[in-house]
Amino acid sequence: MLRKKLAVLLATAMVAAVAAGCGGADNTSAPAADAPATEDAAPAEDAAPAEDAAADDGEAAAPAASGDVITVGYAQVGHESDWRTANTQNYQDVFCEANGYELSLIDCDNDNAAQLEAVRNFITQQLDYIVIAPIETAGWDTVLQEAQDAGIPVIIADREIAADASMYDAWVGTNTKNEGITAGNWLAEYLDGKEAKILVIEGSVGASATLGRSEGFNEVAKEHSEWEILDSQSGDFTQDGGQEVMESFIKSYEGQFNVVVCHNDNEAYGAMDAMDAAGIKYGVDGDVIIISFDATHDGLQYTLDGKINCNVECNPIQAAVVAEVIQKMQNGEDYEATTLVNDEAFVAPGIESQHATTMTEEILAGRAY
Ligand code: GYE
Repeated sequence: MLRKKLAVLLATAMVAAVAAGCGGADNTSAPAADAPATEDAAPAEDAAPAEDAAADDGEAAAPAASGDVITVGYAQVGHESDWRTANTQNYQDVFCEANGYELSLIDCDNDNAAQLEAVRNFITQQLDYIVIAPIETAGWDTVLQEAQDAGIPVIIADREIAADASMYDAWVGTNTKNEGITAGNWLAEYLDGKEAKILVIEGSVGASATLGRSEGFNEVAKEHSEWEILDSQSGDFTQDGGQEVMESFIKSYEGQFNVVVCHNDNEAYGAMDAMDAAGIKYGVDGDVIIISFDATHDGLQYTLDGKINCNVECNPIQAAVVAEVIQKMQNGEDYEATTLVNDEAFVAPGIESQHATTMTEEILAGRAY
């Protein structure tokens, strides 16, 4: 099979306008326009999003050239967040019958063993392609070898794994380390030398999204002697988790912190509930700065309302890119080994930033998920 090392950089906002088959009004959408690519790009974890990333409209790829149905297994992380729900919906929209696919989507409920079992079942069923959104980075070598032995191409999506790139065929996702750096750079700009006492509500332990956001943010934090990270605990990417961690942070650090970094929007909702209950004022008019990640619709509503100061986007609309890779594999064409879906960041009205876009009603109205 031909293989080309390319990194395709996709503009985020456009990707949101996905219009795929399955029950949708428009099943005849043209294949996505070719996005400019960078030859010999670095692996995903090192790749920085381009300043002027190219557009991809996120429309579904054309049905299989042969007319045969392509069977795809998607071992999905779970249903822990709004981001995840949007990602699942996006796969169901794109990998539908009208587009020439039969999708087996397994919700692995954040359980590693269940996810390995799901992939093994896909292998036993001899599906044409396997897509994995890995819960954790570790533990993939054996099952990837089994897929390789069975001759089934594997695409790693959304998060990253620790295995050697030769163990899978392609990767599609976002640069979460870069998201962490953006959050840090924005905070530095906003505080302009003022002291920061920071609490971090991390995502799920062992997930590359957690590791990447922490690594990126910590890299910036290290450059600021006036910042101190007081504590960092996992909220498991859920609202309940975010609330629980924030409640315990409030017990331990009440009156001592002025920044809360939440690794996703759902955790931020939980953290805000906990602070509301404790009478702590946050957001642009409050005493505590809130940084969140994902920039889902509701997260951006809170950003527009000035409750979340800065929300760093992570785009869940990735299925059309995966479909494009599969179509190229199917046709024996060169395909992108690494595809980076680009992100931007948003800040509350009244904040001007060189790292983020100031929120407006129009931006919110254009956010479907
Ligand atoms: O940020 C979080 C989700 O892997 C990037 O997983 C994804 C993360 C996302 O549960 O909301």
